[in-house]
Amino acid sequence: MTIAVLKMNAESYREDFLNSLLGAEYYGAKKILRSALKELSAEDVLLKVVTPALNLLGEKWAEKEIALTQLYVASRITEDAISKLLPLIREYPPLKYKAVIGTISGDYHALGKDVVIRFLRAAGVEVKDLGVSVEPEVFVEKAVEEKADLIFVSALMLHTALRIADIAKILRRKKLSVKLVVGGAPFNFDKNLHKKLGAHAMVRNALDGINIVKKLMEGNG
Ligand code: B12
Repeated sequence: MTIAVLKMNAESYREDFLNSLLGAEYYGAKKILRSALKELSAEDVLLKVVTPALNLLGEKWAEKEIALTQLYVASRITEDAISKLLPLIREYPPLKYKAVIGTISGDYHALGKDVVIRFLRAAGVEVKDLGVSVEPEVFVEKAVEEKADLIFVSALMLHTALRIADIAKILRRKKLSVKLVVGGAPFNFDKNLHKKLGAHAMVRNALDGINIVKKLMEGNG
């Protein structure tokens, strides 16, 4: 019963937030999130309100219902909202692992990566942010340099996601046991894409990012 009520709330806030993004209403968006935070956790506001609203807007852009400039303005409003929400994420039982993270070369979609970083750090994972548009060789070099247990790669476009196969190839060639975890829109569209690219796992959202660390490193999750 409680879950159903929560869902309804998240859904209605998502709709309101989406409408404020469509209207480029910076202050309106802020107000909606302030209200949402009175009823939902920061994690729920991030993962059930803000992220899906922006992704829905991406669908509207793909359907040519809105212009790229509108998407751009919406993503700036969302970026601001995310930066206010991230410090509110709760701490999780610590996982003493090291990871490097970045978006794959050619991909400048940074928001998902930044959210994942905050969640992982809240769970005690030591994360080195390699930034955006990182070459496959650099992911591996930095992972070795940092003695990382995991490489996290964000790819939001299909053609950039395909480059992740190069990271997997280098890891195999060098016989490195670093775990390769991927996430972003193309993996949500095609559930088997990560396997085809040679990644160990794909993750749908930042919270699952924590669970996958447990699963891959400790065999549970
Ligand atoms: C916002 C956005 C933009 C913004 C980016 C702003 C920024 N600073 O990042 C702007 C307007 C600049 C932009 C530009 C472009 N975009 Co764009 N964009 C989006 C949109 C709508 C939302 C992405 C986003 O930030 N979501 C919010 C974040 C918080 O969520 P997220 O990224 O999904 O991340 C969560 C999970 O996926 C997961 N996750 C993500 N990565 C990882 C990694 C790991 C390791 C883990 C564990 C988890 C994880 O955890 C995150 C938190 O829960 C998507 C739609 C979509 N469905 O993704 C399109 C989308 C990705 N864009 C698209 C396109 C085509 C473009 C452009 C080419 C448009 C153009 N013609 O210029 C350019 C490309 C720029 C480039 N070279 O990178 C297409 C890609 C389609 C494809 N080819 O595959 C999409 C899918 C839109 C669509 N439906 O067609 N974009």
